[in-house]
Amino acid sequence: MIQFVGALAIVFIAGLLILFFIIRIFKRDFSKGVKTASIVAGILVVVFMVGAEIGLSAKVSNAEPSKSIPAKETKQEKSTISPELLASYGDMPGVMDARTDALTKKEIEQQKKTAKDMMNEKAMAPKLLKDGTKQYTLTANPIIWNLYEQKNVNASGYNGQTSGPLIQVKVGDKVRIVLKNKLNEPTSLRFQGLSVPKQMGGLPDQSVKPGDSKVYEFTVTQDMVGTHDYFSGTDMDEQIDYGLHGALIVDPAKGKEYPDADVEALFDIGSFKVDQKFDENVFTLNGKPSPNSPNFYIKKGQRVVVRLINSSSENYHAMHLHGYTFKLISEDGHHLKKPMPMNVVSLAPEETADIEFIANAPGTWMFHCHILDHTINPDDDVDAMQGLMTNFIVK
Ligand SMILES: [Cu+2]
Repeated sequence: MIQFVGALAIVFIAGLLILFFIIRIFKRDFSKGVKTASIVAGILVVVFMVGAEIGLSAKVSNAEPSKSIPAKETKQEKSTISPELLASYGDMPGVMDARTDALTKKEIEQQKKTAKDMMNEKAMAPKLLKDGTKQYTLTANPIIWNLYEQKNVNASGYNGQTSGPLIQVKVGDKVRIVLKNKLNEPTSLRFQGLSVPKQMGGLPDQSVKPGDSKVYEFTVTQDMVGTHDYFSGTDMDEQIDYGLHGALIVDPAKGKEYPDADVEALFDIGSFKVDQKFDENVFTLNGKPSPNSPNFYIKKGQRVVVRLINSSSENYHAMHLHGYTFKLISEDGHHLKKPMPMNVVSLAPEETADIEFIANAPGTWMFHCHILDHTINPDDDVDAMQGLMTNFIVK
């Protein structure tokens, strides 16, 4: 429109100039001069108007079809692909929604139980081989995972769950972990904080193709004692946030790492990117955001140790417990010589921290991330404390 008005103004000025020029030629016959000039100016106006109109419409027709029409076609094309397949696409951010009725109530309860079992440090039973090796099989597979009400997603897990099953071993154990890849893309395992052989480094070229499997073997040494984790070492940013991470606890050869603890809890903090957002926007404890995260029940007076793992691939977490000052006793599996009293413990991605406190104050105490948008699920109507939150209930 602006170009059109501009062209008109130019035509008008040109017309005036021509008019004066012609008047000068027909000095003695003024009315004849005006008449001729008007005809010429009129023709020019019509020619310019038609020209401008053609030019504008050509511009519009050049710009539109190449952008907007194929975009619509692409959208339609994508919606016809199954969500399961779409979830495996590297260029799509995060996990795709699954149908809200894709899981039965029983299946959802079973998923919540895996989160609770993990909190209570119920470890996966190994298969004992003839030479005493402990063999654990982790099958990476697509799963439909319930996050919160009306939110089922096409995620990935190990043995049907995220976080993956807890692996608990002790110093001296010969460990054999078999990774079976039932995903539609290559994957691999990486073990954080363990001095494993170089072929277990989890480089992308050591990835396991879909349908294949790979064996990871190592002997547990004293320096490995502590809270650790395992996760996908392939396309990590995407695959870890699809759910491919789990916990690994190493105990001493005899007894427990924390013999004085009356009760222990384990929380593997995870994240998902839902609703095709490029940033992590759902945060979980053992795979479940509040209100589905497991509550931790403690008896008054108990000495409590909580093992924390940050398995978010992109976010720090600042975990805080109401009502208590706790002590940081171990970081990344290394015990602190002098435990550090604190109210907020920060964890970088893939960092672990163990904290301790004596449960001398009865009550229901929130344990949550203090980066407060991590305590909101995307579908929350109100600013409720959900997401990366649970309750420590001391009675
Ligand atoms: Cu956080």
